[in-house]
Amino acid sequence: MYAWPASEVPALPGSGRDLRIHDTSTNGRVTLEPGPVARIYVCGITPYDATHMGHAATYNAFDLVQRVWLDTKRQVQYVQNVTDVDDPLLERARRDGVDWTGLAERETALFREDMTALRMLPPQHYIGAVEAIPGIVPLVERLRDAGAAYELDGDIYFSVAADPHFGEVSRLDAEAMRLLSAERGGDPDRPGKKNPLDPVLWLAARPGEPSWDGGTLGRGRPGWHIECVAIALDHLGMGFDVQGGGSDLAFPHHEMGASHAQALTGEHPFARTYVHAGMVALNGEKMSKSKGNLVFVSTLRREGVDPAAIRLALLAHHYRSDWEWTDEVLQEAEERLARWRAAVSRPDGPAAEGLLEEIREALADDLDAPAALAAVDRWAALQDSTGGTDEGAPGVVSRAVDALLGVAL
Ligand code: 5CA
Ligand code: ZN
Repeated sequence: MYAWPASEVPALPGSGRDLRIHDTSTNGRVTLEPGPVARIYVCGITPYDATHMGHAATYNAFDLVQRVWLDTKRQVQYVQNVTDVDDPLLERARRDGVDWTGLAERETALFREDMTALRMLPPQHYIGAVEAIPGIVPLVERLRDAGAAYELDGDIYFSVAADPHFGEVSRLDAEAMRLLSAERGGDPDRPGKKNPLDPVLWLAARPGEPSWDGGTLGRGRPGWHIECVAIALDHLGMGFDVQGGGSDLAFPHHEMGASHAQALTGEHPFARTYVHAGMVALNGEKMSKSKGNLVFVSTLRREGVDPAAIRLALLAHHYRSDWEWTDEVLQEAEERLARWRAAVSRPDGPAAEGLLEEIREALADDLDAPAALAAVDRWAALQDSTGGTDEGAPGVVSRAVDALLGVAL
């Protein structure tokens, strides 16, 4: 699948700091030390509805990770998937009486437009579940042949007992896992499973549902977790630097994915760090396609809202906190954007070197974007009150805000 065009990342003087970030699997902060090519996998959308603020906030967090790495003069190998076949997509297509492939294509196209408008850097590999199927089938066959998977009425399940490290990503107890499994696409109550938590790897063909040739597995379609594992192993390999997503993916998705990969390869870990963004709510409840309490990026764009203001609204919240989208959040972002644009529109201003270092330090400190915004606010306030004589300082500020925060002033 093709991704979306990259916005330019302006070059900055000096170099950024190594990123210290919260890792879910150790529940602590780690200093990431990627090689010259940093490797990141970020779980993509299930394209049955448009990009909402929750999605945008999560992708914003991982866009910052990349921008910090680029600022340390590393290259980034970024992989993202599109879950373009799965139960919720098929259910929505059935409900609306539309073709599921058309629905997925339409929503993926809109997602690309939203990501472009928000200046999110594109992945080098943007891979759909459907196009990954030829790579998924042999992985499921290998797991089955190694005794890490078993058949139940034609469906193939992964045995969580096959991975000695199972549970180490989310660190949840069995009861919490069971509840979340039922809530998030699992089937803990299906009779005949070895462990209620065992997730499906390959779903045998059902009438009225799409299916593909699965070799010795028979016709069917892939489970959700193996999709991301196949794509990540293909393009990044084991031990990549960061797997990212919203906090609702820690369990079961990232836990199961890690176990699939570890059982397949005998190596550990799948990802060196698991990073999760908080949930964005609307009217007191998590914004979600299934609940329908959504504010779409595309709706705001259509209403004429500047994408840079949407981006500033996201950046005003720490990526790990759960927060609520409100009209005031957007209004404050629009006001901030206007103040910043006025401040950089003059040829000279207060010195900017200190500000650049403050932004770098804030982002390196577990992506503290609100602290970075506060630093720019202080510079803009100084420019507004006393101004400054440093020629070119506004240019440095606008390049720093663009390169490190993805906001074009
Ligand atoms: N296709 C799978 C991942 S392989 C999936 O979870 N798709 S999704 O469309 O449901 O979500 C895409 C990303 O947005 C995920 O990382 C998810 O955790 C995140 N996300 C979904 N809802 C919210 C929300 N309300 N707030 C923050 N992030 C969210
Ligand atoms: Zn995923």
